[in-house]
Amino acid sequence: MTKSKRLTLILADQLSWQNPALANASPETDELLLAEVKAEATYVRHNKHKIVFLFSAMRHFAEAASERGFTVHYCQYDMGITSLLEAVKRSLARTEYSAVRVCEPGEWRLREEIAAWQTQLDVPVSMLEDTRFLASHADFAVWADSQKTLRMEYFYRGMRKRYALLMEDSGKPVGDRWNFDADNRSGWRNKDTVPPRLHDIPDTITSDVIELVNTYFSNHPGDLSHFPYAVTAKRASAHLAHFIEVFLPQFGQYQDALAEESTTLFHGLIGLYLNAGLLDPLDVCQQAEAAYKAGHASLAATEGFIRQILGWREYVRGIYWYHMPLYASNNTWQANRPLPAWFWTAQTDMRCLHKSLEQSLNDGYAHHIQRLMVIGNFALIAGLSVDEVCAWFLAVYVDAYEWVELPNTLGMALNADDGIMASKPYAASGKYIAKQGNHCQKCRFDPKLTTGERACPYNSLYWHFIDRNLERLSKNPRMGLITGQWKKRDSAERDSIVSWAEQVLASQL
Ligand code: DLZ
Repeated sequence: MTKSKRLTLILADQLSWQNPALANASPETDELLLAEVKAEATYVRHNKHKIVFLFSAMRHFAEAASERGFTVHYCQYDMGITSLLEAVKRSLARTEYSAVRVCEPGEWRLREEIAAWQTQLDVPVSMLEDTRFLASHADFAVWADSQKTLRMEYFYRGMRKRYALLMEDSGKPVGDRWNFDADNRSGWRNKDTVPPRLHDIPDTITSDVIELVNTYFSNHPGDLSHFPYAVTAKRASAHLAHFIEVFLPQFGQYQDALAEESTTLFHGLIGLYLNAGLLDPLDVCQQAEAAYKAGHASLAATEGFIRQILGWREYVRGIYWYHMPLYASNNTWQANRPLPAWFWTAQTDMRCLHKSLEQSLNDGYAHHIQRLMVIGNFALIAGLSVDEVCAWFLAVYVDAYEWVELPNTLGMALNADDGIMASKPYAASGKYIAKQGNHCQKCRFDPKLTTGERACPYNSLYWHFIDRNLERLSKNPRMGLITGQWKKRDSAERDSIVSWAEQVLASQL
């Protein structure tokens, strides 16, 4: 009698042969299942680019798996399958399998759901730990349990040592410093030109998916008149190579810059590939290190880039799983103001916000400083609802899954996690935005003014944030200078700024 095979489910963000559910799979022992389903595609209003990217990457991955000899069951969206469980049940009704296997999902919500499948299915269900990250849940927990506060910098140093990246044999960091952040903060002064990006031309599979997404997801954000992203591991590697060759040397310098002329500046644009499994994080770091060793990129640029992947990305994932599910309900500053409707249209006169929102909605992409200091900072100082802002970030970006989005938004941008991630809020006025780039030159508001029709709204809102949270902020030693400055101001001046900010909130939001 032939023994029945296992049914191995591959989720859309697990498209890697390092996926633990595939690591010991073979065409003789496993059949694969990939499913485009309504529940995953609509639990937030995902950007059309994100859906096209994932569905097309799934279809390409399924094709590659078939070429390796696997029997692949593929549910296309127009089959009307509502959930992953329904897709699994459908396969089980048709064929006898000995087990169902899946790599653990990257979101708490779905992990809870899959953990409950066993009660509904007659075959054993196993969920395997996701080994595609450089720090396991246990690694992070051991580190976190040994720390008083969970600061990324110390986690990152441990990871540098563990993976011997940018390390001397003596155990010291290359260049005798762990962090070159101070060298990586230039504003944009129109001195450089940003080279063109690699744009992939959609093939037949991607073109079919674009049509499908335009039909079924017409009310989601996203402009599919162009779709530039890679959808296979091979093409994602080509995008990485292009980034290292052309952009990495200036990545560090312009990491915190904002530019009218460029939506992407010198950033990596590889988060979507890493997070869906098309690129491997250690390989990416090692390729960047090799570029430094070959003299192609400076230490500051390379260290800054490696820190994002080896440090920040692993750290936020660690924070997510270490603190969920309670993490999602934090709201330190009691921020509950409804998200303005223009977050979904980009129709605001604040030029930096308009530009950042517009490209986020249209392309599913904004770079780090647009997300943190333009959109996130505005949400923080305006007191926008933490839940609504987090749902917006999760929906809009092509690289967003809750494990990465929630700590970055709730923790880092909104500082709503009771100081777990950052020891002070990243609140800033319009002066910071003016310093980092050239949006203000085209804006009808003036970053030098705090009150009045021409004043940059970020300025009065910044002080409104300080004023309404003065008691808590005064207890934070890193905020002492600012709160002290505010308290020293003449009370009539304080009142006028606060009342102008109230007017801004009433008129803009
Ligand atoms: C984000 C997403 C979307 C839009 N669609 C699907 C889908 O149809 N099928 C699937 O397997 N996964 C999808 N995903 C990714 C899942 O939502 C993701 O695996 C979880 O959010 C956990 O990270």
